[in-house]
Amino acid sequence: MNLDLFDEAASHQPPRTEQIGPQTFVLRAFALPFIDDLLPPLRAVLKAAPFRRMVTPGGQNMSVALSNCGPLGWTTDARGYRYTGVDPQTGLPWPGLPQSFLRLAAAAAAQAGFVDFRADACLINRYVPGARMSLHQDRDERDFDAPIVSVSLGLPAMFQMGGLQRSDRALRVPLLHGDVMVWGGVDRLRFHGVLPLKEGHHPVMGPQRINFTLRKAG
Ligand code: MD3
Ligand code: FE
Repeated sequence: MNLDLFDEAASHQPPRTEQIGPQTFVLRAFALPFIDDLLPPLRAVLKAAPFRRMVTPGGQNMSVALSNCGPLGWTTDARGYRYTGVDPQTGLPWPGLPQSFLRLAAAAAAQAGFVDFRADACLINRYVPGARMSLHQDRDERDFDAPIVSVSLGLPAMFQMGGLQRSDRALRVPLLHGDVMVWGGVDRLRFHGVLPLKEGHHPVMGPQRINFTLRKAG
């Protein structure tokens, strides 16, 4: 038996890990082996804390609807962006962070070279056709040493990764069902965004894209 037959090149598989920055990795289809353990807990979280559209401090209605699970959840309103321990819509703690999310996040972070990643927040974004996220930095977390792990489900999206200045030219990266991105270190504060979602129907997720990001916020 020649084990080389199972190398990526020998089996004509495209590389499954793409490095798009010094410390930014796209792990293609990485979530698919976990998917049966992800979707039922995701549904349970969304039943307890349904998607809602929030308002930015500048008074804009976000086109992306969001929810959270875990000890901390990200919110925005007229007073600003912040992490809170309770869902402002119910006054109750955010639903617990599913173990399967934590296992996937730790495995993906390790694959990208970040050891011992422990998330305490999970922001869940829902994009319907036309929804977008303009270029921004993620800087509401307490320390920027931990990476962020993002999991894409459903319809494809065009992700934009820029530099440390808003005006830096952005790289476009398609993100598909099951793709996982991990970024941290020198890439942690890069500007990034998502172009308007195209119409479509995904066989598993229907007419939407859901992205969830695992973070160490506190
Ligand atoms: C940042 N979400 O929730 S996550 C967000 O697809 C957010 O819903 C987007 O931005 C979404 O704050 C993108 C993926 C991501 C991937 C790589 C990055 C964000 C990144 C690299 C550097 C900085
Ligand atoms: Fe972001």
